[in-house]
Amino acid sequence: TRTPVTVTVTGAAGQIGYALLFRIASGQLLGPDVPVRLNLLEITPALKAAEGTAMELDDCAFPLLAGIDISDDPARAFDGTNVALLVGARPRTKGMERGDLLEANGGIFKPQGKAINDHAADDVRVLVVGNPANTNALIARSAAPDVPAERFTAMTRLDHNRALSQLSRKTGAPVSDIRRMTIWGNHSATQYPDIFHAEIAGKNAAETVSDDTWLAEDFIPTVAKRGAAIIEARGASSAASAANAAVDHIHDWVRGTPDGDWVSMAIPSDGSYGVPEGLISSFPVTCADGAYRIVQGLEINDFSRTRIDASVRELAEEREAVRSLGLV
Ligand code: NAX
Repeated sequence: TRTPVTVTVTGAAGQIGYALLFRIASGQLLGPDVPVRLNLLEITPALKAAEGTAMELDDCAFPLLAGIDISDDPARAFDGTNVALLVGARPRTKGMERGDLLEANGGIFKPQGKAINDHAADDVRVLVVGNPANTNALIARSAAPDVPAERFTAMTRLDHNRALSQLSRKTGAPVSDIRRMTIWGNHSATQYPDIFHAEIAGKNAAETVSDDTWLAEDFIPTVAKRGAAIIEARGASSAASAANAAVDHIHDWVRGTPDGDWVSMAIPSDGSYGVPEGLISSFPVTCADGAYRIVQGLEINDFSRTRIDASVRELAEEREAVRSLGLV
């Protein structure tokens, strides 16, 4: 039998945590042949709720679940971790300025980055879900100088999946016929879902749709503001779909992307496509042998360039803001 893989989930007692843990323990994160050990990190007042979730995990009797540990100590929760899902974050509350938000999250992601640096396994892979995800990932990465920078990623897979679904709805083509969707930039309202390289049953998606008004006034804002629309409808933010996207992100990173397709991941830029080096920005990537690679050589038209630049500018501003707070 294989040695279990250790997966740490922060914010484990939250709503994404509740949707995520059962998917991981059932084998959907790493595959049906890989046993997992779950480490749940929560703040002290939420430990009891995390224990309740752990009781339910026990009650599923998942054959692949090798153990559960619950802690409010990052050093313990990240000890030997192979996959770290950083979900818990400080949400923006009424009247909170961006600087306050970044500072509050710095107080979470800096110590967690340090704990990953000091205690995680050598092969650790990190996905930041908690918002502002890209900049929280930047903060954690900066606190982990001994971990290769490319192991710190942030989640734009939910945006990617939302874009697939919207394009499917517009064209009537099943999602399974759509390939090569791309989200560029920040996981925020400035993100740019790009269909100019996407294909529907092998044909270029933008040409197939051929509707510039829909693209600019419907598709892009619908994808970018979907999170707000979910809150409006559900009275709570996306949870199961966010957990699903986190599973997709790690699954594909570890197990690889299908031939001829790619996915979107926010990763430290190597300067590709004019995105300043080091910013954690979303790119089209292929994954193989546990590593991702930015898809190169895509032609970026003026329409796309303007939108990518705007989102990247926002990321650069966030980096400046956390620099001035001494967080990176
Ligand atoms: P919840 O408020 O339900 O849960 C968050 C949990 O994190 C709470 O149980 C809290 O006690 C815990 N927590 C807070 N500080 C912590 C710390 N220092 N260490 C460990 N745990 C801590 O939020 P939920 O709906 O689960 O969302 C979690 C995060 O995901 C939020 O920041 C949210 O904005 C973000 N999202 C990101 C998405 C993305 O696509 N990147 C989409 C969904 C979601 O909005």
